[in-house]
Amino acid sequence: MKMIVAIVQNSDVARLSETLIKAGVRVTKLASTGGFLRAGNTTFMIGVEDARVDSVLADIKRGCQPREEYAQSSVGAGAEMDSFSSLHDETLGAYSGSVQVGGATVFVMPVERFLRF
Ligand code: 2BA
Repeated sequence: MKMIVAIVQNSDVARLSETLIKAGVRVTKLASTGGFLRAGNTTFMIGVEDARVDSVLADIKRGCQPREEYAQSSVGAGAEMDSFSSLHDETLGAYSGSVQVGGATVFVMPVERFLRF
């Protein structure tokens, strides 16, 4: 069994939920917030048998679109921001510009035990 953790833009959540539920996939949705944009997104926790992982990943891929979002951060420069230097405004000490968000950010993890009581 695997645990698929998928971070999805809120605009894609309704359609993806419907697709997964129709396919008989069990899902838990958590309200989450992107650390960078500080905008709401949704984290799907999906526990599935190994044989179904690829089909669930295909559903997620089909259901989630990449979008351009405007990013603005007043957070001071840190090591993690180096890759964002093209958007760095030296005068303001802030970052602004557009970034591509998604489709979905997905982690597939092994499940040691699955219990339902
Ligand atoms: P956010 O953290 O709000 O990031 C939104 C988008 O901003 C990212 O899209 C990426 O294009 C850009 N971005 C984020 N951090 C950046 C940085 N340090 N430097 C330059 N650009 C940066 P995605 O990569 O598609 O990520 C969408 C959302 O998925 C993220 O929202 C976050 O909630 C989650 N996420 C992405 N990678 C993750 C990871 N390795 N671990 C945990 N969550 C992750």
